[in-house]
Amino acid sequence: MSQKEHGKKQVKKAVCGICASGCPMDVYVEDGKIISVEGSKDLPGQSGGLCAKGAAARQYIYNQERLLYPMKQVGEKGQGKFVRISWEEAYQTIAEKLLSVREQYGARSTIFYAGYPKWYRPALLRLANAYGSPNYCTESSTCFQASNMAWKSIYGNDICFPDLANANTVMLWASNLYHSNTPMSKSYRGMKARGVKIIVVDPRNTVTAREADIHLRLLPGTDGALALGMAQVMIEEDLYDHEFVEKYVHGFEEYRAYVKQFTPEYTEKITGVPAEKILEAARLYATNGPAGIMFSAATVVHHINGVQNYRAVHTLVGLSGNYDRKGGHLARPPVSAPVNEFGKVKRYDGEEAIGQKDFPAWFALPCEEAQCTRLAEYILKEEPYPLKALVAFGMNHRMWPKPSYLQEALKKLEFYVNVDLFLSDSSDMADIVLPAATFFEREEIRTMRGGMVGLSEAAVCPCGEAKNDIEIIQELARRMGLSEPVLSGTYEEYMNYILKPTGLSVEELRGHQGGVQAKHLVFGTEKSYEREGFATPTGKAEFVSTVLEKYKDAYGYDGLPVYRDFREVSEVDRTVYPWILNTGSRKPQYFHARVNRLPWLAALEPATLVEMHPSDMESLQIQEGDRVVVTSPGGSMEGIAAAVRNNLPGIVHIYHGNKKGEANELIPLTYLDPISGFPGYKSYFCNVRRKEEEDAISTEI
Ligand SMILES: Nc1nc2c(c(=O)[nH]1)N[C@H]1C(S)=C(S)[C@@H](COP(=O)(O)OP(=O)(O)OC[C@H]3O[C@@H](n4cnc5c(=O)[nH]c(N)nc54)[C@H](O)[C@@H]3O)O[C@H]1N2
Ligand SMILES: Nc1nc2c(c(=O)[nH]1)N[C@H]1C(S)=C(S)[C@@H](COP(=O)(O)OP(=O)(O)OC[C@H]3O[C@@H](n4cnc5c(=O)[nH]c(N)nc54)[C@H](O)[C@@H]3O)O[C@H]1N2
Ligand code: SF4
Ligand SMILES: [Mo]
Repeated sequence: MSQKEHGKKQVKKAVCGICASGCPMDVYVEDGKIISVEGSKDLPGQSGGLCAKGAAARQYIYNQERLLYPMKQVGEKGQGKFVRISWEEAYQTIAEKLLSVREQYGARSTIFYAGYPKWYRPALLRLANAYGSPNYCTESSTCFQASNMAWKSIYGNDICFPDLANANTVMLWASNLYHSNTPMSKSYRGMKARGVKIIVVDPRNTVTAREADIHLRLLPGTDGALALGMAQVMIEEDLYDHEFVEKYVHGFEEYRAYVKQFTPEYTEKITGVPAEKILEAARLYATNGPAGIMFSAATVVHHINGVQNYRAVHTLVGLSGNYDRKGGHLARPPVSAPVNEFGKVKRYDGEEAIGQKDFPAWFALPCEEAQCTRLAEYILKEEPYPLKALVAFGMNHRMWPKPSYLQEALKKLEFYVNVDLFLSDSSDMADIVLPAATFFEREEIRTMRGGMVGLSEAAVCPCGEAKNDIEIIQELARRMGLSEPVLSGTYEEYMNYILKPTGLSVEELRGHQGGVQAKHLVFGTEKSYEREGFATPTGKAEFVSTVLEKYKDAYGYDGLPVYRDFREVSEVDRTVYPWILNTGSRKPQYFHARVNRLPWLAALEPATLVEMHPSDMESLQIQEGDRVVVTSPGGSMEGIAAAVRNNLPGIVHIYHGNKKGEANELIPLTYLDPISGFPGYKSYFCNVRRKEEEDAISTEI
């Protein structure tokens, strides 16, 4: 803290970075310390609300697990015995280690990994490229990318979100805004007030679903069948866009022939959604346009048929004539600010990357990162070649199937550095840990709607010796002598590079919480495909994907969005594991494993909740609050039983990422979508027993 700040009270204008919703925040600072936070009311459309996580944000920065200094492991890996070292020693050791790994095993032996945070990813990708490794990968190996590849396989571009402001009908397909995107729940209420018709596709009777005009309560993982069922109605009743289909769709006849079998009655049998509701929803969606589908980043693809299920959903956009249409899905926003970096840095692909043999379509579609869901096996089995070092910014082993196995693999690495806000158990296997700055302690460029660009203000100086991730990346590049001009300057120079095409500088953004309009703007227009076609091999919207078809013989991928039912494909003995397991439906107060360590939020759930319908609990003679053991063919975990009437009977819901009982231990390593590599987190099988009962059985055995 500088002399000047002493004794001063200030209100700083930050953007909450606990999740990606980016709520503007007023941060009250006294003597260089944050004393409280509030939602900011200064911005148009902001009412000053924060969710439970945001309201507890002081405990995020001032947390007993906060990492304050660089540290090195002095015990055996896994013991988590760390001692403080200087930044100088940390940088020097990391640079020497990474250069020697490159020298001895080749650059590809080092993996560069980013967890959920997005803001430093382009810089990390640049670091990986300059080092020469094809193995830049992120948490997107279990999030968003599979949804995006499903879309891209049809329309050739990145997923186009719905134009909610101009839609007459909105279908929220696996999207529970009240929990997963709290600020958006306000626009949801606005849509309701405007008389927009709402269809919700969700197994649970959520707050979002309760307010819908039609709620399609399907069984998890059956989304593909439901979408094909809706397409069947739209084609059978001639409610589709003939012009779009005839001129711009590749494979329509094959698609039409395939969906024919998905009559409302047949679809009801698979999905559990009553036939008349399927008819009603298909008619409303097709006739009350423009209509948009509010997607989920991950939920529809957390299944072993995830990509094909989502392809089936995405075809509805073209079929109904809502592709690149106002009120439907615009291919480009009407106006945006042209910034550097995001989506513009290409991955070095001179060599085979991890995941490339297993999931070739991921790379063919293409995606600018490697596929790392099977990282643990790649390390342990030296597939496709020895992997020796890991440079991680936010590695959280709990997010992957069988986290304990991933820990074993991380232990085997010759060198592992983890940069994080907290000293989590994911760092137990690290050689060095580096303290990252929170959003309170750094500035960050944010693009906003309408071509506006903003800056999240740094509210306080970093705690301890924490540094922002990009500064760390820049220094690592320098120490290794890598030639990468964009990383060579200061953090401010890097931010100015991001801003360059907008004609603005960081200095011009300071003090303007509402953002500043870019001097140069990019304008989008509707129906771009009439002029440009689609960026697919056929130049058309591919209802039959020619990219996927290429892998038919070697990998069994279908060009059509075929439906495969997880209950038939997986060979699990249902007499032993009778319940369907759905892990990770978002809770407003938690964010993966990130905020469990905040005392206010941790107190809300003393143990991992195993949520079941009261009728199922009754049949198992389980009372609410009983300690239970959940088993699956993949593993087991413990929690306490919670009765949730809003869940469908037969389905067990558990949130992941909790040390007190880890749901991801139940998911086997091999339970993956063969196209994307995404784990089947949301449609697996399990058994639940009271702990005493399970202990008695184990003792008998
Ligand atoms: N069973 C099950 N598993 C799931 C899911 C599910 O639904 N069910 N969802 C999947 C999905 S969609 C996702 S996105 C993943 C999320 O998985 P992760 O991205 O691994 O999850 P997080 O815990 O949010 O963040 C990772 C780490 O980043 C650190 N971190 C936060 N901010 C910063 C920062 O600014 N700098 C640095 N260096 N570190 C930071 C956090 O402290 C944390 O340790 O989980 C996946 N796993
Ligand atoms: N509070 C909070 N917010 C978050 C996160 C968080 O951890 N906490 N994580 C962020 C991340 S990384 C992501 S990817 C997004 C996810 O955002 P969402 O997809 O909106 O979140 P979910 O709660 O996973 O899923 C939404 C709804 O889908 C339903 N559902 C579950 N399985 C299925 C299925 O098979 N089919 C259908 N149709 N519906 C299903 C669930 O009941 C749930 O109500 O949320 C983000 N926002
Ligand atoms: S929704 Fe909550 S955690 Fe996410 S940015 Fe807003 S206040 Fe922060
Ligand atoms: Mo995600």
